[in-house]
Amino acid sequence: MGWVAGLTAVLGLHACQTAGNSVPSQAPPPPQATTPPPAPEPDIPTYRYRIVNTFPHDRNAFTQGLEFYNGYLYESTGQYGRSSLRKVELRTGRVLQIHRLPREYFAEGATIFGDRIYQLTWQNGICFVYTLSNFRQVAQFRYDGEGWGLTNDGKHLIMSDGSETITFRDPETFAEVRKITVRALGRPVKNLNELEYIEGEIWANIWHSDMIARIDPQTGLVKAWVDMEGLPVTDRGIEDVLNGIAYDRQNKRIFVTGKNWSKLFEIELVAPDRSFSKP
Ligand SMILES: [Ca+2]
Repeated sequence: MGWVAGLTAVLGLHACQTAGNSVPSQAPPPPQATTPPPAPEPDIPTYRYRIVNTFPHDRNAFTQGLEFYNGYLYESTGQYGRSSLRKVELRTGRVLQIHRLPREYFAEGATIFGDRIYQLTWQNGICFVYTLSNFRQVAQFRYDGEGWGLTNDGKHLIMSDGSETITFRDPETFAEVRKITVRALGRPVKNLNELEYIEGEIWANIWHSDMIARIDPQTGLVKAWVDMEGLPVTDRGIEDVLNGIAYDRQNKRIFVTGKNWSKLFEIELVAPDRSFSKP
């Protein structure tokens, strides 16, 4: 109770001072009256996870894009000469359908919008568009800068480029609609990688990190972290980082994997224990 009483006293004193300092109406207001301090951002909770299921994953898949649609995984794999777009059976990890890109392209994020699949490239500045049913290319768009992650909210494509910026794009023209800057406690969050739109949030892998950021699509603020450290993946090379989040909207299942990982995990979140948090 002591600090509450003290806080009340401080607030009361401040109110008295404001009243005591009242000035004639002709005078300009004191500068601090027009520039209230910004509201402090609340602490950002960190969630952990529980493994619900473990599935096989192709160790030759350098995962750059992952989505779940209508019972199947769709995966985009990177590296020059090894880039591909795949339809994958969840239970077995078997590749049911594959489109291999010419060796000059390094594929990145991918997302399904309507009956199309959009697939980014890293530094080629091209987004390929395919039919969902048979991976036949039907269009391509050019963009400036790098392509990293891709998802969509049912209205716009949502793209990362390795920086702290996320760009919303018109799926018809690929034109920029708006951008957000991703921040946590006032600092930019860079290296935003693979993306997934989950229940009104943008989830983003952070390159070379086991942390997933849960981002407010309007403000760019990180609302929560998911700490994925400790997933049982052996023989991970230095570039075999966590990358790839997919969401089964119908059954509310979350899947994660990484580059060249032998496993793909279905996970559930474990809420942080707030009982020891500061008042
Ligand atoms: Ca994804």
